[in-house]
Amino acid sequence: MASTKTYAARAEGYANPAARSLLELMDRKKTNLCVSVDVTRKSSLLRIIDAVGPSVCLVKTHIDIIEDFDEDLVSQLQHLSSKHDFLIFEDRKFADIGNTVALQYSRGVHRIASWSHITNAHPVPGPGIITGLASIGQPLGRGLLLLAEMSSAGTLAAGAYTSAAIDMARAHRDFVIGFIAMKRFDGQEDFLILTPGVGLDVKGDGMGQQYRTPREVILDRGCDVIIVGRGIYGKGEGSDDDVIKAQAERYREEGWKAYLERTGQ
Ligand code: 5IU
Repeated sequence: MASTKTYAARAEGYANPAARSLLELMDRKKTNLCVSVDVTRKSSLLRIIDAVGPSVCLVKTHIDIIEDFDEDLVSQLQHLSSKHDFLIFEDRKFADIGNTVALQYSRGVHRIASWSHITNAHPVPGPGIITGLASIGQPLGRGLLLLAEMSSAGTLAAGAYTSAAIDMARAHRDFVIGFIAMKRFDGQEDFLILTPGVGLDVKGDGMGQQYRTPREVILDRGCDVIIVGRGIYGKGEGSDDDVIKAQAERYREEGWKAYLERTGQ
């Protein structure tokens, strides 16, 4: 059972370098926290990432909302990734045919594949989306997550759609390392489950987001990584650094405690 095995023990079962690195660093750094930073300025993005860096295994970006994106942002992001020992997850949610997503992943101004260790895709186009992204990402050692479920109210990613997403992942285990999902699914294979919609203080955001606690997500539902955004960085371009640091540690501790309990440590 993947849910009761330690992250370190599971790392050995992955051939994909991004999955393996992520599980190893979660174990080394004692964190299953991914901070999602949805701000619109380069300086805010880098400031928040530097503040949460010591507490996280993964930083999730939406690079297309940055108004002053430039090449230097990528260099600084990579510098912070080495400085604090975390991986980068561009939450791009690709959703087109294979040929198009290969171009979106590798080209344009953002050149996502060149710096993002992990990205994600909607299974809606069918397996060609995996083939297209793998043609770019696999030679670079990148990993892909499929959106099997979403945290938002009324999501269509449920039932037969979710089952079909799992089947698509099973057929491409060398590149698909797991899912964005709300729970662990039964099955023989070990997949990583990364879960957004995590908050300790509020239940929603008035725009469909639904929050559960780190304990519900990691212990009760068997997920691996909690993805937390506004619960940590606050509103707009972000709270003060000391507040952000304290919130990141608060979520890291909650997530890690739930993992220790789940794995009987
Ligand atoms: N996100 C979700 N739900 C999903 C998926 C992605 O919230 O099902 I797929 C993203 C959106 C945002 C972050 O970037 O995760 C959550 O941010 P907050 O913790 O601020 O709600």
